[in-house]
Amino acid sequence: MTKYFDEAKRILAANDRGGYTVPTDRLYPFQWNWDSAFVAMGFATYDIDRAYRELERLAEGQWADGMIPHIIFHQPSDTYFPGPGVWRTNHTIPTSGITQPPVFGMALRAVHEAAEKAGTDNARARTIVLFEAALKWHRWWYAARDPDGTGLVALLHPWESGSDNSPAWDVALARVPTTTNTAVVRKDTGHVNADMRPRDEDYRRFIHLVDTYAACGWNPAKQWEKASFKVAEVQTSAILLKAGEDLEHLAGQLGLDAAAEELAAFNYRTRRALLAQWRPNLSRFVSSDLISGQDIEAPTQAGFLPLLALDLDTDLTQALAAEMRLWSDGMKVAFPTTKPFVESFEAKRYWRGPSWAIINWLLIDGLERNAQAKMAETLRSSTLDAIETEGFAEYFDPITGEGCGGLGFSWTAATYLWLAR
Ligand code: 9WN
Repeated sequence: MTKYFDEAKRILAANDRGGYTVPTDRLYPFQWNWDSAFVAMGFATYDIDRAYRELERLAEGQWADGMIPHIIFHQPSDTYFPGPGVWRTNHTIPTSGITQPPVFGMALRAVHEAAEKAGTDNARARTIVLFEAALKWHRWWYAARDPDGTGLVALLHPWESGSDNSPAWDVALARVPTTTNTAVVRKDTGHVNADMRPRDEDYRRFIHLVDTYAACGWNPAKQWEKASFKVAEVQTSAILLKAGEDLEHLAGQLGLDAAAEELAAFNYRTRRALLAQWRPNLSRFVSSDLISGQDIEAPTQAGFLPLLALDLDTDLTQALAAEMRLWSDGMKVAFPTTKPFVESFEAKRYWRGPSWAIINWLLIDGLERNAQAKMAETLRSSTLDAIETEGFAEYFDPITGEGCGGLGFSWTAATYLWLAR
């Protein structure tokens, strides 16, 4: 055990670029939003100052309108595409122009609680500054990504989901043109096998969307109007709700009553909206394609993520857990991000099947919340075994267990530190 803890800490130290952690060297040479939130929770298990620092450096990239971008380009690097020149966001600290799942609020509560427990100096003051940043970001989500007040937040780019090439986007993304005036010069396939990555055609559509939003001057209302990809998404909404609950709890602890009330209203709206996305015939929750008005029925891990943020009734939980068991049966490493052996399933291609430690972490929390302790424990030990056998890989082939993608990966190290603690 100690050996793996040491190795996880060594990886986080090696990926430190000055108070923030890159996901892995070369393939991802900047600060990524949800990666850093998981990393902060990993740090909270042994270095509270560094945990706060990770979130503080992320908040440095926050926009005036409240968005915390998905990439903060603190220092230049030419090993990643698309860099700041493609995003054209004109910020003092260069950033991308889209966001990523708001794990930040969950991380802030974890870091704050670790600091309280350790009696850390200055914890309250550091937490309050980050709390204000998180609250502004949650307000941004509801204003910019749910302007109609439905309670579910929408993604305008697959990268905002963190599950970039998930089969969940296949139908919606097919409507996005492949044309772009930007030279698409991929760097990722120079670092890892192209068969493990999104396809060229996906990249052309990803960049088409970047071009469209850059032409809107990154104004959220204009982007909403021009978007050819608009998905009200259950994984992101569940993370927003869980983070919202954690922030509401923190606000209570910190005596910030008005903020607690504001967050409670956001959370209430999202809780109701998420529950309405349950589909008994599929035993999963579904996202909605806001352009076609259709449910997105592609079988992906996102359909189970609402477990994280909802207290479900027993019948529903049992149906959902049974479906999860069906997907995990016979897998060496659960939990597959696409239902095994459906047509879109690919065991090694990124978000089209592989198992990811951070997704497992969220599912484990959700299973525990919903009284599925045994299943949570099975998933926890399967995740730790995979890491101990294959190393701190970006993700794992669920069938063979092979570690894939980038190696020495920060969020896999953070997951180990958190789940094995
Ligand atoms: C685009 C850093 C990020 C993760 C995402 C993962 C991948 C980027 C890419 O890497 O996305 O944001 O270039 O492929 O899909 O979840 O945050 O680890």
